[in-house]
Amino acid sequence: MKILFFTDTHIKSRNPRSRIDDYEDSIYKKIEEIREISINENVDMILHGGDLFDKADVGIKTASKFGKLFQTFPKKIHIISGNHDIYGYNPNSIDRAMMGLYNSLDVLELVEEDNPIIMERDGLRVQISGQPYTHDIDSSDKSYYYPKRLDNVDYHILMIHSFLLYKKFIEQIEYTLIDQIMDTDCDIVLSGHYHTGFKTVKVNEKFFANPGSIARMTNTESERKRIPKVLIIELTKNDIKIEEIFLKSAKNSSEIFSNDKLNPYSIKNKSLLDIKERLSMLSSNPIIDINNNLKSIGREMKIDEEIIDEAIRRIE
Ligand SMILES: [Mn+2]
Repeated sequence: MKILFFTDTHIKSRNPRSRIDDYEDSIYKKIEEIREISINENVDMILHGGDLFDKADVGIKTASKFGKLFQTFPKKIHIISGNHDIYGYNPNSIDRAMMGLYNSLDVLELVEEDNPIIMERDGLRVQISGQPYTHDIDSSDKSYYYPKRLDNVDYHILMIHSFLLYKKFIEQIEYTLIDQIMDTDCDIVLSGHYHTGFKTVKVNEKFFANPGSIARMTNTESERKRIPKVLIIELTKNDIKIEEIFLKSAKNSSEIFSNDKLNPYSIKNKSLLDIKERLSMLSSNPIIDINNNLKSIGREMKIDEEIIDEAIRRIE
């Protein structure tokens, strides 16, 4: 059985500030290429790890154009919602979001929490569990990484939109290390959310993979070096193989980022402390309001919008 996995497409009509090409058109071409790969590889299933859209209420014109493209895929895409696909970090808002509309019109199919799908092919029974993003997904309770394995399945794959990493990250952000969830009874854990992605890790015959976002949204050194890719997972009775396919339609970083655009990391330490102080003074729910708060603090402090966008992206 062959499965294609890709994630974090961040479809939107407006260009991210750091991009100098036509972002929407670039994403469209990449998704077209992913359709061709799924045809050429003759995949049995296509999975998407969430953040299909950059925001829950993406424009109708854009949604309609991409919806038509998804309908020409050889297999319906099975997807989980990411934090950008929903309102206020609440997965229950999906019905009001564009992704909910896609789901109800059968453009794609949501894999819901506690409602895994079973795929049978080539004498194999494969369970796909889906865990959409939720605000406490990477809290100290790691139960989101432990969906129940059904009886009589040959393989169990978990698709999760969370901050899964292989090495320590900055303290202020909640994340999960592969080490912490190694005893999950999933054979493969596929994550999105962390746009940089990581090299597939194999421990005790279990695989942990995140190919990274197919979109490059910020002009940073690591994003300049990164080539967007998808994963092809091949399951046989005795073996799991995961291979990377780099997208040929992905342009050179010099074609999508300007050389002289401000580096989002150039913000000074003092400004960071100022922002932290101002955020800690806010009495309302800082998680729900953080985007607006950061935006208004940014305007007040005359910080470039791109830096604030990057900060929001990282908090999310
Ligand atoms: Mn994302």
